[in-house]
Amino acid sequence: MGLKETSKYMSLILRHKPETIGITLDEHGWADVDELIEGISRTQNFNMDILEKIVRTDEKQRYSFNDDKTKIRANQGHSIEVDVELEEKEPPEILWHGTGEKFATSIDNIGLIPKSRLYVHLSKDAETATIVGRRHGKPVLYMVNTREMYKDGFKFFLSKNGVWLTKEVPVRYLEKQ
Ligand code: HQG
Repeated sequence: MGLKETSKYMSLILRHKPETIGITLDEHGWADVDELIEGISRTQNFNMDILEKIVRTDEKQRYSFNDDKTKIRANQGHSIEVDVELEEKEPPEILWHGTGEKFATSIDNIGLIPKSRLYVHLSKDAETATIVGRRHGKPVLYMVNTREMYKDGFKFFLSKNGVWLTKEVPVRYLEKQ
């Protein structure tokens, strides 16, 4: 398996299903590095060097080590209830959400909801949002009026790897492009 495939497998383990390799995450989303290495290396060539390389080179900077590199976690994107100590922050005036055409009718009716993840993911520019949207088919873009949301008391978080997160986006703050 290449580094990219291994990184995807790590996403599955560290965001959604640690039980796949028989490990657990703590309440802050940390996995034990030795356990992760042991679990993954049961099915593929994997060691600390490869893990460090993935953390360093992952194109979306999805993972962080703790200070002494005994623990590792995903920076965002979880479906399991963990608290990765996200930074609460005032968002820029607008943010973007990219999705697939097939979801647009439902989004226009009830707004953006996190579905299987803990948060709705927002992008800082239209280009990034288009790439995210393409993962779901023909991309559709929404501009999100984050300034109004923030004024109205909605909370925003910025993950370590630069993804903006919020719990939901009601229809009135969305503008389909
Ligand atoms: C859609 C990737 C119907 C939503 C990206 C999205 C991101 C609705 C899909 C991260 C809806 C969920 C997350 C509603 C929202 N009705 N559909 N009311 N509200 N949706 O994959 O945002 O490569 O869970 O629009 O870069 O696509 O994994 O979320 O299309 O940061 O690291 O439900 O995943 O990063 O899909 O992507 P996802 P997402 P990674």
